[in-house]
Amino acid sequence: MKTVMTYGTFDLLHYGHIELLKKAKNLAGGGKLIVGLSSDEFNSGKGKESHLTYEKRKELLETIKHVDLVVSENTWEQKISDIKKYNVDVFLMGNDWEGKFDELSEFCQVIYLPRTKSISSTSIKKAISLLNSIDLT
Ligand code: C2G
Repeated sequence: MKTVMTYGTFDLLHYGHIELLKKAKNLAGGGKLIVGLSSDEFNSGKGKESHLTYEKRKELLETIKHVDLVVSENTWEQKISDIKKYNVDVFLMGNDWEGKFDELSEFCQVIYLPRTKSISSTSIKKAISLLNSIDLT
């Protein structure tokens, strides 16, 4: 039984996110999956503007059976204190972050999983704005 922790914006939750969360939960082997969900303020610091508010993204993420706890991600630096606070055994991200968090291997196992191809919140957002720009009446 392991505690696994991952972080992200999880905007417009899609099957790519859910695939990652399912694999993360499997890695916990019956243990817990904790998600550090980027706050709207932290996201603007990342140069990201999410379509859904933090509250809405949190509400949707909490409906996913793989997710046991959602906590707010407010800074880049909070990961080490989160790992200690929640006794995290495995820190996990998609491989678009490959190598970016290797320093955390001092505190727990660090795993990067292959991203799910051909789906992203960005592409969904583009599709939404495209549809909104077309007069469908
Ligand atoms: N992801 C994936 N497949 C996709 C899209 C996303 O596996 N098609 C994974 C990403 O690799 C990431 C997680 O889903 O591990 C969440 O992705 P984002 O919401 O885009 O996360 P990001 O905004 O990059 O935030 O401190 C780390 C940051 O909070 C990461």
